[in-house]
Amino acid sequence: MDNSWYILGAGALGSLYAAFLASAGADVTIVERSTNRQGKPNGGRLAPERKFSVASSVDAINRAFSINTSQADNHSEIKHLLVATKSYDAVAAVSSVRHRLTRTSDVVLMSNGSGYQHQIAKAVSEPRYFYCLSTEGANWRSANALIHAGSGKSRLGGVDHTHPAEWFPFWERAIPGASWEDDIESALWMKLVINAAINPISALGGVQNGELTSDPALSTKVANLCAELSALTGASAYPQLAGDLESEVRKVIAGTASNRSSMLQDIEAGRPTEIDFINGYVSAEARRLEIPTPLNDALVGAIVELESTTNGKREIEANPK
Ligand code: KPL
Repeated sequence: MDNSWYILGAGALGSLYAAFLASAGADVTIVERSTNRQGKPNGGRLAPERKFSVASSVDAINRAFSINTSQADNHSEIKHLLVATKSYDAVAAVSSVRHRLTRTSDVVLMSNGSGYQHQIAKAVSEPRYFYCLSTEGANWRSANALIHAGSGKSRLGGVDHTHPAEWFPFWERAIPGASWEDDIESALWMKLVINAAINPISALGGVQNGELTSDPALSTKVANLCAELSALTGASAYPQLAGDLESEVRKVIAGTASNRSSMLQDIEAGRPTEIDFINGYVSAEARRLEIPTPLNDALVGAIVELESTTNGKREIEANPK
């Protein structure tokens, strides 16, 4: 079986998965794009390899890596692609390798949030699509030193097909905590609302996830937001998830207590956040289902406002769903 994996979006999480897959014997390549998300040249020459070290409690990846790179506009076929870009960049990223994808290619989407998946499938319809919902924690200590901050789970599933992919047994060996979900769409909704409850409140407060429980005022905010998200979930295609929503959110807060959420990290780094694909998507669903979500909607506005003070300008469009 072909065991090559291409990675689009080699940030902290993409590089962690590159390390897992390479350690287990896959032929891993990081895809480099010649233009950035505004279509401007990235500049510089492509290095033939990306070198980085990983500090992890998982022995297999606690070492140095040298991963091959490939320009997106190269022509060799891509059989397996893992997309770990920011959600607002995912459509452009997959489109940049469209000419390398065929009907026998498998694409695993791992970016946060919802809405972008359907945009990709519309823009690039050839491959089969899968989701990987990851709760792994990773961040860069320096440009080439990756810290595997928290061992999490990787829940995988197929879009419109329930059987495990042929490559899944390899992932199961390569990635601790990888599991197959027959109903990945409901798991994706749960992950969406968990991110909607945690990310903007932690980013606005500038706090680690754990403070969303230990600080009484923040904890009340989380509870009120969970009540809204739970009412929306009750009216969604996944009403069975509504009852457990707050306890699931609290479990994730406890399990990631010392994490800084990805939204907080984006704000701190002056990057655009994924608010449009998380709480923005929730607001769009709430409008469609006619469920009021004033707290969620206010958080979207507050994060957009905060981005404009940290970013200078907002470069992404409102959720186009
Ligand atoms: O996925 C996350 C994120 O930060 O985006 C959580 C689960 C909230 C962990 O920080």
